[in-house]
This record gives sequence, structure tokens and C-alpha cells, in this order.
Amino acid sequence: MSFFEKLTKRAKEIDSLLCVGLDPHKSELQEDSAEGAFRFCQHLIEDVACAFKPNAAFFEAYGSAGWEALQRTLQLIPKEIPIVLDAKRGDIGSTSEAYATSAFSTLACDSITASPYLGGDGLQPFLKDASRGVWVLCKTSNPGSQDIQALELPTGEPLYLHVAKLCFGTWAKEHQNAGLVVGATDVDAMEKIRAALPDVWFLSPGIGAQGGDLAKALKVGLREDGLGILLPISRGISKAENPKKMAETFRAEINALRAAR
Ligand code: OMP
Repeated sequence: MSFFEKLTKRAKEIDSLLCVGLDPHKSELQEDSAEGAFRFCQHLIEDVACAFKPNAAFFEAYGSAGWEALQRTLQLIPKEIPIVLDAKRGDIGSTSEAYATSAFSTLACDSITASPYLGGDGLQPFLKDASRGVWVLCKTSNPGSQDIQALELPTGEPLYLHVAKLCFGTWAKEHQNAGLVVGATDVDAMEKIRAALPDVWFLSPGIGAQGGDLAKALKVGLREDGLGILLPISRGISKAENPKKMAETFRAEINALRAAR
């Protein structure tokens, strides 16, 4: 089964497009340690999530104990739930090969976030296994995404749109196993990317702490079939008094907007 078949199956079975972000920010931990990071994540793993997205940075910050906490966290996630390893990898081909082994073999994650800026050879090691997915950074959610990603090319199109088209027309052509990171904070960019690529999955962070507009993002980003956007939310859930209840609230809100469309 390909990664996107697994994701689609899970989204339909559980009727959810919510991806719970596992970002153990130091300031949110009861104990500032790798064990504290593990316990923080343990508390967030519940059953309304379509997928989970651990961000490697917060584990790496605790050194080898942090890496072990990441591995223990991954083991808590049931096999049928897709995992997005958020590590934003991408290097020359031979180095990406090692990153891909780390993410897909050592950590056994289903998918990874990756940067497109080293080009196709830097992405191939992640894309060569059809059962794994690669979320290519296209238009990220942060304000600085305007600095480079939105540059206008001589053709008149923004660089992010060129990246999106190159990804599907060339880099991921063989297995069609890429999705695009398109922040929920820039709905104009999202609308343009959706118009160019009606079938691709988006990973759309920015709801909650970053102030993205959920209703607008779903309006322009959902596919015709009511799927096609995975919405990762980290602090918006983890900082709530009752994270489980908050995750359920987000799922219900997303589904109500999908139904009203
Ligand atoms: P919250 O803002 O707390 O929901 O966290 C967002 C998470 O998504 C963090 O782990 C970010 O590193 C990640 N992220 C973005 O915020 N913006 C992007 O454009 C891409 C990502 C990502 O690749 O997940």
C-alpha cells in the first residue's frame, strides 16, 4: 500500500483530517528532560487523529536521550496510523540517502517533510520507495516564506508554484508519492496551488498558534472529494487544558466545515 493510500484509508475510517503535532516545547514540559518530552507526547496520543507529526527538533534538543524518547514515542503510535516525521531534510543525494534510511528504516516512519531547494537528486532517496511519502516544502506557514518561496519567476509565476509543478511533473513522477507543505496562513497561495494540482495532498500547518483561518483554508484547499488536506496542529492542542477534548473539537470543526461546503 502506498503512503497516500494508507493516509486516505485512515482519514475515511476515522473521518478525520486532523494531524496531531507532537512538539514537546521545553516551556510546556512538566520536567525539562527527554523523559519529560516522552511523557508530553504520551499524553497527546489519542484516537481522533488521522495522523501524528512528531517534530524531530524538540527531541534532538535532548541529545541521545532525546532521540531515544523519539523512538519510544513512535512505538506508542498504532501501526495503522500514518506518521509524518517532521525533520525538513534534503541534501546532496548521498547524504539524503542516509537521512532516508534514518527516517524510513531506523525510525520506521511512513513519511517525512523535505526541502526542495537542493533539487531532484536531493529528494530521490526519499521518493524511491513507493510505500513512503514525502511532504515537499512548497509555501510554508511562516511570514519569512515570502522572502524566497514567493519570488516571481520570469514566467510570472511564483517560485512556490514552480516547485509544486516540478514536484509532480518530474521529481515524484514515478510513484506519485509526494504531498506539498502549504501553510494554512496563506490561502491565496493555497488556492493557486490547488488550481494547478487538483489531486495532490497538502500538509497545512498554521491553525491554532499561528493564526491561520481554518474555514478559508478548507474552502480553497479541500479537494472535490472532501479530502486532500491534512491539518497538523501542535500548540493549539497541547496547550489546551484538556488536549484530548481540544483535538476532538478541532476534528468536529473541520468536519462541520467539510460538510457545509
Ligand atoms: P503549531 O504552530 O504549534 O501548530 O506548530 C506547527 C508545527 O508545524 C511545527 O512543528 C512546525 O515546525 C511545523 N510547520 C510549520 O509550522 N509551518 C510549515 O510551513 C511547515 C511545518 C511542517 O513542516 O510541519
